[in-house]
Amino acid sequence: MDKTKIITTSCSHDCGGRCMLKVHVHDGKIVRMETDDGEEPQFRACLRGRAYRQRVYSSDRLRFPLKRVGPRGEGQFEKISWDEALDAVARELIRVRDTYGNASILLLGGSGSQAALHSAGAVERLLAKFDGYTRTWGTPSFEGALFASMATYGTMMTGNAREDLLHSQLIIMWGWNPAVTIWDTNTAFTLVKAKEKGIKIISIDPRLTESTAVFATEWIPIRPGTDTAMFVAMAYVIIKRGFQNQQFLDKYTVGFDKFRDYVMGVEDGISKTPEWAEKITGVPRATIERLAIEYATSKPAALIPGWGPARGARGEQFSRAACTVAAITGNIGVEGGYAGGFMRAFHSRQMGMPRGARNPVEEGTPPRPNSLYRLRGAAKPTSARIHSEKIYDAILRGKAGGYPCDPRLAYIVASNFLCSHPNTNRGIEAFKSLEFIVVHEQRMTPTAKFADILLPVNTFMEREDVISPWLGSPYYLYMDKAIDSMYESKSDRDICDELALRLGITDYREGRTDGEWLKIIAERTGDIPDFEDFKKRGVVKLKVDKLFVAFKEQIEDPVGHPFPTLSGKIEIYCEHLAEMDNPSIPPVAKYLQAPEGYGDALSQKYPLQLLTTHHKPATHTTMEKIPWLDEVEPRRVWINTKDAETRGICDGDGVLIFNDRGKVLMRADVTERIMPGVVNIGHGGWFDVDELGVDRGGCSNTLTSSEHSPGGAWSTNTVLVEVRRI
Ligand SMILES: Nc1nc2c(c(=O)[nH]1)N[C@H]1C(S)=C(S)[C@@H](COP(=O)(O)OP(=O)(O)OC[C@H]3O[C@@H](n4cnc5c(=O)[nH]c(N)nc54)[C@H](O)[C@@H]3O)O[C@H]1N2
Ligand SMILES: Nc1nc2c(c(=O)[nH]1)N[C@H]1C(S)=C(S)[C@@H](COP(=O)(O)OP(=O)(O)OC[C@H]3O[C@@H](n4cnc5c(=O)[nH]c(N)nc54)[C@H](O)[C@@H]3O)O[C@H]1N2
Ligand SMILES: [Mo]
Repeated sequence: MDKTKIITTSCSHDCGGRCMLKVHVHDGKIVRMETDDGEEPQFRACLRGRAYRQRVYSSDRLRFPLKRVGPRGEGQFEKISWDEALDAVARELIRVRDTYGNASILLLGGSGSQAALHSAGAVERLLAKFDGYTRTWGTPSFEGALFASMATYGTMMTGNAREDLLHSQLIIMWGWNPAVTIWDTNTAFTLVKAKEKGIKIISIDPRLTESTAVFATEWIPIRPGTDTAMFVAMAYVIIKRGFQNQQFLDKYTVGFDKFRDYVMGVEDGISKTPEWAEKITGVPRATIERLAIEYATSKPAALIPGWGPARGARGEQFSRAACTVAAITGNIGVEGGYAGGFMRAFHSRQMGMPRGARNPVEEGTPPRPNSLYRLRGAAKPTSARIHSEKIYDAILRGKAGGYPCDPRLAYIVASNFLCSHPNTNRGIEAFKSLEFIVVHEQRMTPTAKFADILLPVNTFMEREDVISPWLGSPYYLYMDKAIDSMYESKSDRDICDELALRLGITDYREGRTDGEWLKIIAERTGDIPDFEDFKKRGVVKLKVDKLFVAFKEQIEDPVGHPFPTLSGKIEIYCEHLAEMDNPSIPPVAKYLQAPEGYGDALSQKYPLQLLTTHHKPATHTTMEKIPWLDEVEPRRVWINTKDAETRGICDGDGVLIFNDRGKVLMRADVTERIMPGVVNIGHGGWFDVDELGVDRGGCSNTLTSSEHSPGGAWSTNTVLVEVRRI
């Protein structure tokens, strides 16, 4: 018998953290999982990483290449050889390219693996070398926050190092739940330290989250999608009392006067008072007033706007408004403050393959309407891409519907697309209409069942890689291989390499082995001089003399370091947005009533606002059906006691959640942890439709809408539903 080996690696799924896993391997099997117990700071794994053994050995792992034999989507397959499978995929790629052109090849690459070498990028590189493909724009995670970040600051590097929170007088978690969503491994740990230090922490969220329960002294519930009204009313209070940091505004920003005109009612005759905001948000006027004063007078204060509220039908306004109040109070570029925006902090670099071949389908195309194309220099946002929420519509309507192509073939990799994208029932219709679907997967997901050819992929435990933190914390992890590839599974790169040869592409790996690429990727960071030592230790923890504070240079030396915006200043009023002349993305942040948002006429029929938040034991749909994790928090719909009472619903009852797009059957979690009028389904359930068309898998996207905001923000938190006891 072998001795037990301990291998160091990290989860590579898109989970908000990058944590060290110490994998105990005995006789070629994973027997136990530990985590970082080395020098501080430690990067400790959460419940999902520690339960990972059950995912590697789950019974729905794909074992062999499969070919569809029944109707598409029913999951009837026969086992075929790798040669047969790859020949079939190559044949279809060539047929579709030759018949319709490269733009008809749709790449649906997901976030399943985020490591440097092994990711959806493997297929992206292949299809680029195959003369191109159509891809998506509109990142589900943060498109609203990114848009606001670029419009206001011209960059996504707008976060401060986590430990800098310890310099704040006040921390406001605004739609931010890092106890669950991690947001770089040691965020919760830092918030514990902040609490111990006596720093006041307030949470604004329709739900009483784990973060609220553990860190906050106050919970302010607010109606989903109405936060911008509260920001605007806070600005009203601050301006009325003369608490704005006028020196900061004069020196570093443009357009405060235009925002003030909107706030004070000069522009439209409506003063945006706390009374005005109370009616919209449900937050008492006195609370708005008190918070405004507290935020303006606690110096410095960190207001952290999560991405959840920006994942709404006018989500850009939430993030823009958060940046605006940070500017009004002068909390930008100072220790203990926080600029909002995209919130990446810069200590480690993002590890990845060097830029691959260009995509010929996109070359020479005009910029996308409503994009901040003047800001992004060479990488102009191209109109050749389809918004990720609109893929189903694009498949069904193609060029006739105003899309850039007529998709015929979908290449799906590292995404459980049907479960993670809005309006799953329409997705099923769309996927049924395609000529060919190939899927690279690890497990038999609902999306995998729609494949014509389904290719089994190994997990990160079965290959080597490197990975860097989600938002730039100061370290890197080496991902060693713990076990051999299970069954006949291969890495996405190995699959692409073999496919490339069948497509006449001979330089897929560009003359280097995966091991050589890893060394290049690590060395390109500039932080890892000794690759062999990195490999041996499994981690590089960077020594940081000064914590990163976004825009410190711009504030200390505005002449030498202008902001990377068109004006060189923080754009409270953004000229680029003004040029778009689109009232749904105005040049200053405004509260806009959203279609299907609070107050929409549809609430007569569907009176409850649905949230689809990131779920504690889940990483999207990736950690589904793992017994240890299912036990932690079974997937249930949260409903307030009052709403349950009026509907005769008791805790644990089976209920139907429905709207015009679909029906979901789940058990009710009747709780005071969610405000009246709002229900929540944790995102990630596997769609499982019965003969009556009811989804019994708890997939939130059975109910969500694909009407993204004009700036690209996803709309999955702007949904109206009704709930009924069954
Ligand atoms: N456990 C777990 N962690 C994850 C992930 C996961 O799937 N599971 N996914 C990772 C990924 S890829 C991402 S992008 C991030 C996502 O990170 P976030 O987008 O920040 O996470 P969410 O849970 O969607 O939203 C955060 C909070 O916003 C609140 N919220 C929603 N709408 C509103 C609103 O209109 N107003 C206010 N004030 N609050 C609102 C929700 O109740 C929730 O508590 O999480 C990462 N971390
Ligand atoms: N309603 C609603 N929908 C949402 C969200 C929400 O808040 N609400 N959040 C959105 C967000 S922020 C995100 S990032 C997306 C995520 O959406 P997706 O990127 O589609 O994420 P998953 O659903 O987890 O699917 C990832 C799949 O990749 C597979 N996988 C893992 N590793 C590998 C690998 O190495 N190779 C291959 N080929 N496959 C692999 C996993 O088995 C899994 O099935 O979901 C979005 N969808
Ligand atoms: Mo995400």
